[in-house]
Amino acid sequence: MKSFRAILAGDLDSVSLKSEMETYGYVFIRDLMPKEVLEQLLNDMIGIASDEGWMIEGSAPSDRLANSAMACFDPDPKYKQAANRAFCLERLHALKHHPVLTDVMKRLVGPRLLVHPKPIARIIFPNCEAALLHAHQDNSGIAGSSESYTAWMPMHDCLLGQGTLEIKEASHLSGLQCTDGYIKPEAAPGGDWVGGRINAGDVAIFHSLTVHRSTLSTSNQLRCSVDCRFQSYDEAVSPLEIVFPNRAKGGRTWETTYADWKHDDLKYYWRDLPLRIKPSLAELAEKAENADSPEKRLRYTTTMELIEREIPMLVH
Ligand SMILES: O=C(O)CCC(=O)C(=O)O
Repeated sequence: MKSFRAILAGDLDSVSLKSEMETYGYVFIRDLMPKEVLEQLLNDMIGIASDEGWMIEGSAPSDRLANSAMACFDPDPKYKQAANRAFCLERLHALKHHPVLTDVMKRLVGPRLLVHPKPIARIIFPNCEAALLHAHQDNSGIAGSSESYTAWMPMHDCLLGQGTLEIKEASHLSGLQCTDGYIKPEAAPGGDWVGGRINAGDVAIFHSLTVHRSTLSTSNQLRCSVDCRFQSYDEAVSPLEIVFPNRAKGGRTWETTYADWKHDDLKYYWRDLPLRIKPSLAELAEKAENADSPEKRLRYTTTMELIEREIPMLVH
């Protein structure tokens, strides 16, 4: 496997991240995030894994030794419960606003940065085929403008064989692939697959059209990582990146997410931004009227109500 083109955080001022991104579809920055910040979030995530019985009893939490009898992944309710708890972590949400990260993202998208409100904290069992995310493009899930970016970072050193991330170089140049699920690796456009060891502090940032995949961990440890998304708020964003219309998917709300937070400054921050959504309210209203089943019509209506509440500064 060809290695990531690594850029040292200390060299950022002598590199054009934008042109690297345009050419390769990703930038891989070594030693960007402060380790102590990651360590605190890692401890929170390990605490959840431990409560859920996901670690070998009596082992040191920092060893992250997985209790393989408990192995699970989405949509298993046991996984959802832990994922919902992780989603509420205040430190998870603070991480995506860390100035070191937002500074890099502004180099890519400009000063009008929208930090997507829903980061993902992943606690992944080793040897768990079900947890593998095969080749895909994030834009097929996050929609909105294709000019959005994902930042992926492990909370601890992640060696080869411990479940890392691989990226298909320059695959973003071929647009959104037509697929009803994962992209077949042999059909993925672009150049070589790149990968390698990703340490705590390193961040892989890739375009929403860049094909990427996770790799199976053959170790005995849980892998804890975070991915979060960014774009300019001059570009359209999918409202589903902000509201929670599908209560069946775990019943998340912003109120429950914030219930135990100690600070208020990072709550509802997008409400001050002049966002454009895609689909627009007019398109959603048309669907709320004409979708082919009562369930879908109700879902569009609920989504519209949530949008009107959660995104008051909409620019039409
Ligand atoms: O962390 C993983 O296992 C996969 C992450 C991924 O594919 C993504 O962030 O889009």
